[in-house]
Amino acid sequence: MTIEKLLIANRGEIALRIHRACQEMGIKTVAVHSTADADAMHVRLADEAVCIGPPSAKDSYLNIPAIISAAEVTNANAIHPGYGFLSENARFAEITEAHGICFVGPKPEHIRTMGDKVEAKRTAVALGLPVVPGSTGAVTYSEEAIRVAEEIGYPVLVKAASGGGGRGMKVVPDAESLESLMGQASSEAAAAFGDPTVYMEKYLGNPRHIEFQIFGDGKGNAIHLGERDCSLQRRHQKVLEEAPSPVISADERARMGGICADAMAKMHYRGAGTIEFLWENGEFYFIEMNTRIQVEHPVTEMITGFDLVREQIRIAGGAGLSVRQDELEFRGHSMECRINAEDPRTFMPSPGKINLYHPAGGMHVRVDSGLYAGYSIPPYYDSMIGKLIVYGRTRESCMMRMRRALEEMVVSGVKTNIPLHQALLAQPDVINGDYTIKWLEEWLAQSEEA
Ligand code: MV4
Repeated sequence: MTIEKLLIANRGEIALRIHRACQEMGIKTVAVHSTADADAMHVRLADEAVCIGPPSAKDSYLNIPAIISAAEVTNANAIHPGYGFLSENARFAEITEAHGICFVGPKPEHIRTMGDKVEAKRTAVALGLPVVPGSTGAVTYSEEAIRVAEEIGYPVLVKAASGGGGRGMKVVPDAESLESLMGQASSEAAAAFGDPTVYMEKYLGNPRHIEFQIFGDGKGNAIHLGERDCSLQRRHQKVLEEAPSPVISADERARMGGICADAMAKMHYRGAGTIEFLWENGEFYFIEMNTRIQVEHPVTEMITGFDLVREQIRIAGGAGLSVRQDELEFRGHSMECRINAEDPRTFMPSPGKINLYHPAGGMHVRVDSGLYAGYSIPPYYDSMIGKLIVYGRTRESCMMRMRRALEEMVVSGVKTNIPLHQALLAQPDVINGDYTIKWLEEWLAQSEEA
């Protein structure tokens, strides 16, 4: 199918990112927006714009009938969901396709499978991915649960099948607390996701979060684009990401990337995907798969020169992969700082009017943001207002460039986390790449004491 006009079912910097890819491909764009986003940059730049509802996301960016109607009245023949919102909603993908509109994303069945963490893990095992030792499927407190916990060894982690983002997880230190903590995890999962199903894993005490970017053509071919290290997180929100990971060698990248690509080829996966691993003592353990483009995709683009959003759209239109694995090279280093409108110490959101905006620039500096002077950041959505991405031939030159770019960037009128990023890039552990998923919160706790 030739995509002629694409509806962007998202907002903010990713809506702009998708618009830019379309423009470069000769594809017309339709922006959909809430009443709160009428003045957003991507709305101004899109060829057409449709207001789909009030500020509340559930009435606008999550409103499936409003979005499908907007596609129909504008004759858009494709929808790109971006990240968040409806991007991993299998039903939305099905409805889109049932209306003869091309969904820029994976097959609905694969979105559904990976959305259920128990199913995802079962699938990962079948596809030959290394997983965290644990229960084979869902478990309730029983003789079996006690036996599995004993086998994998305490501490064990109880996770919600419908979870993600860390909600509904409980660390179980010993057999005595297994029954009560499994019960609590299950109740929390039922309350948060409407699904009490839980499963069990060996608890990894101090791992890194390393994820592989993959692409499939839906017909049995797949490639990998290397890994990103996203260990620097606070409350399951990534803060700074980099590619490649400071701890992964070229051989290890080729080996593990190959395992990921083979797995995706085997399942006939279509489009962009991210396979998330925990990495500890030199070993990878699959935890989840994301079936969308991710916020941090630009660091992969910087070290490969490969346009991931363009490839998503090409594949959705029925084209094959545009490169072979042996044509891809990983060169240099890239980092991304997520710029949030928030207090750099308390992390309280800081919406409001931007009176001055000067994005960083210069060689190997990329700013993905819909900000402009005079824009008002609405209070209804998340606080990420842009991303600063830089490239360097080495990790050291990349960090020097990021410090320089952070210094240049001016966003005034609201508080931002730019000072937090500056402090981070002065920390010896960050400079040495010596950090795990616990590092950032421990450092913040220490800084608070001082
Ligand atoms: C884990 C883990 C330790 N052991 N699984 C958190 C959210 C979800 N995506 C998976 N998560 C974790 N799973 C086992 N077996 C620790 C975490 C975790 C984490 C993972 C990635 C990045 C940041 C994190 C912060 C806290 C806990």
